[in-house]
Amino acid sequence: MNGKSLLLRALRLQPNPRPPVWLMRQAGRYMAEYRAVRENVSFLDLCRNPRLCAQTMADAVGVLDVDAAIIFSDILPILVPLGFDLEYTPGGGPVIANPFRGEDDLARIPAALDPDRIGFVFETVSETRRAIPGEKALIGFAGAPWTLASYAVEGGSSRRFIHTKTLMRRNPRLWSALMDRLTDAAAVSLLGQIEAGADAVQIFDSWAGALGPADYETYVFPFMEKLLARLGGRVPVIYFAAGNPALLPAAARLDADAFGIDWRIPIERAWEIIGANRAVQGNLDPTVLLAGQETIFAETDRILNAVGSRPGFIFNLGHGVLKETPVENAVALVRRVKEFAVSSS
Ligand code: 1CP
Repeated sequence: MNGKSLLLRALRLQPNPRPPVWLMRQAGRYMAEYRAVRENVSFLDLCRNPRLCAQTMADAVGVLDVDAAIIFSDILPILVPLGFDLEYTPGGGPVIANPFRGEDDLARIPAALDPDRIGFVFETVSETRRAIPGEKALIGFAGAPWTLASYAVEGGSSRRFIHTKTLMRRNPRLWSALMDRLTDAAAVSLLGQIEAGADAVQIFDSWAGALGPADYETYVFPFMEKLLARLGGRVPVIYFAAGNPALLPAAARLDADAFGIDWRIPIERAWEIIGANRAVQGNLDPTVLLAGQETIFAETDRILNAVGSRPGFIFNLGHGVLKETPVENAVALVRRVKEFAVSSS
């Protein structure tokens, strides 16, 4: 069975001969091919070059032989047509010169994003479809409203999210207005990617774990509900809220087809919380790939033995591949998962 079928069957909870496998951030600085591309082009220019994005991901898929490609792009370029001045510093970190801090900042954000402003993302989907083998699945993606808001309000990466949390508590009305616009933008992006040929989409809520469950319910959950309703079940949706397993009971009430799980909770325990009627993706700690092969295989086998034969399981890391990762370790991991056979008994 080919990789595309394995992934789509897992997302529909149909039995598979082995779990599908792909890695978050599977194309990136840990790969020589990617570093070579980046010698000649800035990161933002790369994101706006569909041909080069497609080639970048196709190269990574070729090296790893994973079952799925995610488009090469980023969650943040969508902030540019929303009126934010985004740059990536030479060190790689995103910086927004005009963060969202008050009432006045709302005026510059369109209430509805014109899809033509992010046409390069949709072209990346169609170019990537052409660049990868037909038997691989293609995944589109966007940042979740909360995670996008955290960059828009903090003005870059953050550890404590002070400005974002203060805004949401002090001015819930303005918070809702901002979140509505980010929700719309994410929906416009994902719907365009689906139209352009994405087999499934993933929503990255990378910093959801900065919130406790009550704040997640109040300030984030309603917008995730709206976003998923806009997508309307056209293709399977994977929701990845990282950082705090205590959010899982709330997140599991969302109408997503699959849930990404980080390494902070045993995957079988996460699946109990989420419920057997949804697919689950995860959850190897990315730092395991910095260890020796024996450790990599032991940790991989632990996950496979716990859930590898269950319909609806997708093998992945619990977060993105680290730039320090030896490529051969990522290759060995993928091969190990592919050797796992679900027994028919
Ligand atoms: O060359 C470089 O230095 C750029 C590094 C880089 C890369 C390779 C960034 C900057 N983004 C990406 C690609 C990327 N980002 C992909 C496609 C490639 C792939 O998956 O192989 C995807 C799906 C993302 C998604 C993304 N971007 C997320 C969600 C996933 C996650 O890791 O949590 C987030 C939070 C971002 C923001 C971002 N992009 C780049 C940086 C340095 C950051 C900030 C991260 C932070 O705040 O710590």
